[in-house]
Amino acid sequence: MASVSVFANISQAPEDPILGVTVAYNKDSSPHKLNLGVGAYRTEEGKPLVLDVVRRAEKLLVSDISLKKEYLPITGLADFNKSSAKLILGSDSPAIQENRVATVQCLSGTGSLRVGAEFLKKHYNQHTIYIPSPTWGNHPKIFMMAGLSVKTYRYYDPATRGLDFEGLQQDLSAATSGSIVLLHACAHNPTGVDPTLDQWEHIRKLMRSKGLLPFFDSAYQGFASGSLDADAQSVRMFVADGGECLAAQSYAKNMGLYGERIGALSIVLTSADVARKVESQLKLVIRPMYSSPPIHGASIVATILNDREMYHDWTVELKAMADRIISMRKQLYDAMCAKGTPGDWSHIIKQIGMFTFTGLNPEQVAFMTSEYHVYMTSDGRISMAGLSSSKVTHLSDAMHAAVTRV
Ligand code: PGU
Repeated sequence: MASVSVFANISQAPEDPILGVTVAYNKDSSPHKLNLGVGAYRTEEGKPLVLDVVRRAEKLLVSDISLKKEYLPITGLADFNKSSAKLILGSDSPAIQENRVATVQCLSGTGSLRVGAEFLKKHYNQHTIYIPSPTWGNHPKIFMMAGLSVKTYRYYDPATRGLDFEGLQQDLSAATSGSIVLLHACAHNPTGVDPTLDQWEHIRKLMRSKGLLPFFDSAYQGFASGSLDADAQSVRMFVADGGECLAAQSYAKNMGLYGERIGALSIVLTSADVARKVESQLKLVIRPMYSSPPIHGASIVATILNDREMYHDWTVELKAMADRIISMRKQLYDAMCAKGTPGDWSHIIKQIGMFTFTGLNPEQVAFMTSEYHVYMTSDGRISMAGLSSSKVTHLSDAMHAAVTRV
């Protein structure tokens, strides 16, 4: 047999800019190493967390012998879909009451975005999607792979470390009418900068006046403010005006179900008739991709969302995670102030959600990794959820050294 592979000329692909940080971290044998790359919650002890309410739901599922492992329908678990739409749109949403929402269970946030993008490519008359600059690194790839053409709109102003609201409005005003616009529902990744409610209202009016189609990415509901309702306000504003939109939800962060790959895509439409047809077409998108979604994560989420007491307990655990992140921001900010590190570090406490967009450049990040074993994405983003009180001094030492020496 010939020993030359038919793939001999294949090139080595680079590691993923976010998930590759964990690969590098795992290879580091230093006891001081700190992984602030991936947006995954860690406890004060630096350990991954399975929520107590998730453990309880799983125990119920395991002991219920009436449950089977049959295939789910193409659209997923019906109870899960219904509760997911309620969670993002609000339980009293007229769109839900009027059956104007098509919801399908998908493979976490990424899968929901991809299914939505494939659907738009097939059935929407505009194939350009505007994404914020910067945004989560996987966004452009997801939309390009689905065949959409990706453009950016200004979002973040490095000078103020805040929202470039002028630039955003100019770019959306100049967009071809009907274009799709990706919006982070809350806790913008990587900047931690969200529009105020007043600014959202301006964005909504501008987008509706131009017929731009909103596609919300909701990966952090509950993580920005600690309140599920407050973090869904942007989406609900757009639904309240009776117009259409898409929303991709992930339960990776807010229920800690990362590896269960559980999420949902909801498309809000103007009539029940269109919603039914859209759902029938979503099935045609899903069936050749992965046939039907997995059952376990959906069962956990549905169990929690449909039980009053468990739902309440979830909100308490979620708030505790959000509060720990907020406390980490305060501790890091205080440490930077105490050191007198040059620069204004108030953005650490002003930004919200899982990440702080530090403003550190790629050279400074590389220095922190090589000298201090602090791992983070090269754009200077740190996952506050990966920090704990005992590591604050180490991180602020590293940041101080990077700022003053690189
Ligand atoms: N949308 C945004 C804005 C995200 O930040 C993430 C995850 C997702 C969608 C997708 O999450 P699912 O796990 O598919 O539900 N971003 C994290 C996790 C690591 C990654 O890149 O997937 C991050 O660290 O940016």
